[in-house]
Amino acid sequence: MDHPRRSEDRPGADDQVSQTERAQQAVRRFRSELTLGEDSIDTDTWAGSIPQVYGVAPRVRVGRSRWFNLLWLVPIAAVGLVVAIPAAQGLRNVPAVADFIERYPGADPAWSAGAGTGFPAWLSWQHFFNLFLMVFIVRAGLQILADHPRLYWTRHSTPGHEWFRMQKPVPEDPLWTAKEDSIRLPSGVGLPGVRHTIGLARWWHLGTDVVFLLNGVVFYVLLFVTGQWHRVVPTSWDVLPNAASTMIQYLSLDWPPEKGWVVYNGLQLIAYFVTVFVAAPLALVSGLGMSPALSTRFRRISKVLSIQFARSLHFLVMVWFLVFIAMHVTMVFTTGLLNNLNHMFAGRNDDSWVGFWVFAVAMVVVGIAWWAASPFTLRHPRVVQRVGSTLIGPFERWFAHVDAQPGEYDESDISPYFWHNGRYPDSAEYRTLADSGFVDYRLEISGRVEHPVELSLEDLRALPPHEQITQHFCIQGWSGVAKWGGVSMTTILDLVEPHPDAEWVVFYSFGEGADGGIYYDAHPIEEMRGELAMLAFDMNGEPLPFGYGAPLRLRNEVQLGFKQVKWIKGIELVAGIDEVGGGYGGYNEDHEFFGYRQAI
Ligand SMILES: Nc1nc2c(c(=O)[nH]1)N[C@H]1C(S)=C(S)[C@@H](COP(=O)(O)O)O[C@H]1N2
Ligand SMILES: [Mo]
Repeated sequence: MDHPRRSEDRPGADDQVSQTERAQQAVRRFRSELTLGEDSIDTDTWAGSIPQVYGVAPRVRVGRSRWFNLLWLVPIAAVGLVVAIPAAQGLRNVPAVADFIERYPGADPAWSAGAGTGFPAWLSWQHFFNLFLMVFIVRAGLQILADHPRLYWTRHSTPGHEWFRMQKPVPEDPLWTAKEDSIRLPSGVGLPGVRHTIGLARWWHLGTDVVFLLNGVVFYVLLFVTGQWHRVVPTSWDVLPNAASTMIQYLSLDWPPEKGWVVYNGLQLIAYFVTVFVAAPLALVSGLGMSPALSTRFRRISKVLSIQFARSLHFLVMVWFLVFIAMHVTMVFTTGLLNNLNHMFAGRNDDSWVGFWVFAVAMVVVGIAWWAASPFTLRHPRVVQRVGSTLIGPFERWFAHVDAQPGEYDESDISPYFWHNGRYPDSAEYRTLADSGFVDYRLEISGRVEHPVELSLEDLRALPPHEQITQHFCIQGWSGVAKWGGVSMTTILDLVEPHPDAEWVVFYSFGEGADGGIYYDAHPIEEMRGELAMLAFDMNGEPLPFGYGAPLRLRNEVQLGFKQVKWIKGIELVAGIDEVGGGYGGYNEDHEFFGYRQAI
């Protein structure tokens, strides 16, 4: 094996000693260039004082480059109703339609005979938990979307090719970053609302997801054990004509009689069935479709269900939920409020005010939690980070153990546009090196290793080459495929020989993070032995360009983009992440409350 700069290959022992010392000193210096993060969020200075700018009204692309502003849907829906109501009323005067409605009045009590009448208490509690959790899931989900406010159908994330955006078109600037592209949301809508708080929004979203899923599993089990499933699973084709009939009756503003205590009408049945048995599972599957680790592992699925397809689907599922909630609440309020609220909040079938008051208390609880969630998150982000990582951490850890393998993509899959991200290096040290084509560049590797080394680009190019065509998953949501050329991390580790207590590999950058102090990130050493863990000095067959991390960057494909440190100047092997920087495992972990394992 070719081992440049190892003692055996070196001309003199003195030189070797000085090389070891230089590497050790350099890495000590890198450590001192780190800054600790804050433990609370000041909106003015957050994320490098990123201005709190909003995006534009959501719009959908029509054809090649025309954009339809979705706010138009409001007047369109209003006009639609104005037209549909008299139309439905007219229809009901047509004898054939009247006969049809008589034949299919909306519901058949036989459908849910197996469930018995009324609602058990567990169902009321489930209903409450679901609506409570949904508030945070949707708000945090919108916050995540706001960090890359564009949706695409293919993994390429090419500007202009998105089908949905709530941001202006991407500017011409060739170094425009995804962070600059993020938008703020009103703090009552987004969670926590502030621009580029995706790390915290993810804890909320994924953390409440875990609870929501557990609740969902209990719900499914109880539904089938108690026979309540008869209420929400259509078992007869009659449901369809009855749904059509209900629709006509609703639109004509002459409601069918409410029989919810006994049986749901066809329209309700279909809406509930789709929500419980289609939308909820689809939310999970499309959510997991965005995981870098799972996408890399289940290539056959992810070739079709790419991260961007999954993201778009995930968004559409949310739209379904929002439309469902809006319709559901409207119907509850307009088809006999007190009786309806008694059903779900008091388990009784009368017109007393009991259900209303229980509902009112429930809404106060939801309202307080809604109102408090953003301010709490900004004041106690470390708590959110810790609780979130307790809930979702085990899954992140588990998914990172996938057997990532090369060969997923070929040259034809390379993305025509690859987003930039992060803060570009601008130190004199970096500029001097870059100006001379990095001839004086030395990668310093030290820490808990047998052989600290310094490697020039020439040394790196002399090592066994490694190449991979892989997909990048930015935490913000964009993705892209590129070909990376360089050296496998296994080669590097074999060269320096880690001590047995070396658990983490820390990468230091020439570039600063958003709040000052150099950018860094730590990876578990076992992931660095993975087939797709490498140091790249080439991208798509050319020397790595400035914006993408010249002269050297990391690739570890089971993790998200922020862990792929660019402009690397040094590597340190350490026993624990708590001894480096703020102790959370990387710059974004310290400063922006990200998680140190992000395989989802
Ligand atoms: N030094 C440094 N490396 C960094 C960042 C940064 O800000 N500084 N940003 C990270 C993030 S968030 C992403 S998504 C990727 C983006 O890599 P690209 O610009 O090559 O697409 O780099 C990562 N590496
Ligand atoms: Mo990123």
